Amino acid sequence: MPDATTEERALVMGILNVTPDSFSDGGSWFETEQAIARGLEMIAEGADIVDVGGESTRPGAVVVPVGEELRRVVPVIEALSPRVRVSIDTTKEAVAEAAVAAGATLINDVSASLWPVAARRGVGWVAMHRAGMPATMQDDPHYDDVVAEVRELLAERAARAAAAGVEEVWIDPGIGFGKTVDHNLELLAGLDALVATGHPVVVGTSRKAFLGRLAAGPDGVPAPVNDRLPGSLATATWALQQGAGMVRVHDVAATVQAALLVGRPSDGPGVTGAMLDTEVGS
Ligand code: HH2
Repeated sequence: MPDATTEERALVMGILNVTPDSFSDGGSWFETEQAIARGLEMIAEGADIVDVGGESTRPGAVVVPVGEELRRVVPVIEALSPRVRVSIDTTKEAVAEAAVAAGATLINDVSASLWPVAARRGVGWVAMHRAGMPATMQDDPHYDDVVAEVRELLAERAARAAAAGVEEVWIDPGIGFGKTVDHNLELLAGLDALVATGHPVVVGTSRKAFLGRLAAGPDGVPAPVNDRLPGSLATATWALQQGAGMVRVHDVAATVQAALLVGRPSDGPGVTGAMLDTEVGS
């Protein structure tokens, strides 16, 4: 009887921001040792990939010089990559190169422009859609048809990457990157259009601002970042149900548990004796 292994579920990418200013975990894992410890914890929680980033992409975030970004991410990648697959969350070619040399095998690229590095180094690539640059991207985003426009750009970049020889290309709608709350909801509702491109889809909703705004209290104040797990899990589960192959999350253990259940057949392979136990809470 197979047990609950990653073969039976979509992938969970754990977020590890080695930054002082990321919107959710900024400052928590800024020291190398803390970051490595958090990475090991995520591995224990079931993360399939640990996504290491050294520069926040939140609106208004400070641009980090290459040398400082390398100082933040390289030792963490070196420590974690023998134990788990590591992706590098960067938009800088030099950082992507150094991260791959340090052991990363996936370039998570919110600028959707670094496929030449992935081609050259023989690693995977995530192409994320964003409209505008972080400083201004939330000012007044506009699309005629957000799903069609995002799909078109991602399909075009993915085709270029494939033509350049990148064998593993993921596409990501870039929830919150130059999108209103409604745009984010439309993209989630229309995720099947991205899945239909045939490229594996990754989705990142974890703790994002739109979840806080949708869960605002009666006073209109958005739910704080650390109170967004229900919305994060609901949207991750939705994305997986629509066919996403991976979700990018802060709360790894909870998401792994959700991912194990999405699409699990009631009598198919992977149903263990414990799952058939009818005793409540056993
Ligand atoms: N979101 C963030 C950063 N990188 N990469 C992908 N592929 N998809 C995403 O949705 C995505 C991403 C923003 O979240 P976070 O890393 O938690 O915050 P910050 O950018 O402030 O470090």
